[in-house]
Amino acid sequence: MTTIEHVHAREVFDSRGNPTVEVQVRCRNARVGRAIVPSGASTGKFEAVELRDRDTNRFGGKGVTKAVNHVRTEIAQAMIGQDASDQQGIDEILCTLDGTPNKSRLGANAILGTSLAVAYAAAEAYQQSPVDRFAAIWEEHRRDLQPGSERPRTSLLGTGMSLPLPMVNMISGGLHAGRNLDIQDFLILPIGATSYRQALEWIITCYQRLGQLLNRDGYEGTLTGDEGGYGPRLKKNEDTLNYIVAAIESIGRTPGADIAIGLDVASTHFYDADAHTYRLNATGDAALSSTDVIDMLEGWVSRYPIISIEDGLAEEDWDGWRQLTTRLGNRVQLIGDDLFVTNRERLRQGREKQVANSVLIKLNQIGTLTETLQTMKLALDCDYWPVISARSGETEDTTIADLVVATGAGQLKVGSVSQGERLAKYNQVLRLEETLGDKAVYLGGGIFGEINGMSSP
Ligand code: 2PG
Ligand code: MG
Repeated sequence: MTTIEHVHAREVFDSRGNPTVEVQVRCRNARVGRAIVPSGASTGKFEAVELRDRDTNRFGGKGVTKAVNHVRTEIAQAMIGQDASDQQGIDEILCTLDGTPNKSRLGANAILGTSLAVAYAAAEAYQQSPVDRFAAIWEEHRRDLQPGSERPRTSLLGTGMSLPLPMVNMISGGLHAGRNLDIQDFLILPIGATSYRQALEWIITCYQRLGQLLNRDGYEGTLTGDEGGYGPRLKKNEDTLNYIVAAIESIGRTPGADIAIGLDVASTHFYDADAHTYRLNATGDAALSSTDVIDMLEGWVSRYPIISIEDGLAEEDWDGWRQLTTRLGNRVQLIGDDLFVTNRERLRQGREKQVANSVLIKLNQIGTLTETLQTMKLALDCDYWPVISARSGETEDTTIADLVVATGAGQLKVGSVSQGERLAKYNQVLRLEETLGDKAVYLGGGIFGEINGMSSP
């Protein structure tokens, strides 16, 4: 019943208008399962390789016809006749067929598209919803998960379905908005909300008010970056934080208790690896050391209700990360994105070196569903918060919404609340909130129980 009969792929387009890979897989006597692969702009050096055509006559070299053809030929041949219900077996075949450590031969886009489309095809064959299918697949990974008592930070996570705390972009800078601000994402986390719907309502109200405040003061409260966050020409990073605090207050919420702030510093993109220094627009010509950047972040954490910092330091600055974790790790969620690239080996290293306390989970950084879930399992075993994340180039594909609920990972980062490819995910979680009822509780800000001083802005 779950034997794969047909595999097909096509080139479609993402939210930046760039080509990307869509794969569809069909089992015998069932409807097709389909998935579309997202794409990053601020990609980490250690990510699995997204195969692009490099034919500059087409989409500036960004076409994906090679990856699409790999799915239509080699991959299809290897998949037909396999059992779609054996996700781990399927993903192993894909990795072996590729044969490289970073999926550079067939392309992580070709491989991930297939891996996910197989999961959807199995769901169709079983007449299961995607969330139930992902929960069944996660079940195989979480079986021998460390008990909650062994992992005090994440004891609530990973053991059953739950609705996520959204982490939502308000203002964009860095590579996502023309670099007018150094920091890539200024986000909010509605930690005081008591339901997912309420969390989303607070976020949308805050986002709209923030736009009004920016417009009132002559800044661009309508221009947006790649993920729908505003891209105003503010002069300083702190100006952004002040506007966000003002927006939270002006919708009648308490900064820190109701709504906290998160940053994705994405600092790899202003790091000079040869000189081991950081160069920010905000500090002019000065070359900052890791300690200088940590001082700056610590200053912000003490002045603003910041609860989460992603990529505070660069992907190769392990010593700096160690220092950052020692200084802020018990006050703030420290997420490794470019640092870990959803890769188990990188996360293992991080754990050994005692850096970060959270890992961003992006399917296309590693390239199969199975490896993604293995990294999530390792994160929970190490007591690191997993944060499931979209990419800056997204589509209508809602995989991450179903996945975050199915795995009970606790947090979802999708970008802002103003573009269809983002709302597709937020709205899918709203549907799940309604249809799953008591089967999926909302943990909200409760997942940060271990962070000291969370509610003291
Ligand atoms: C990130 C993501 C999403 P990109 O850095 O976390 O915000 O961006 O997809 O460009 O890597
Ligand atoms: Mg990031």
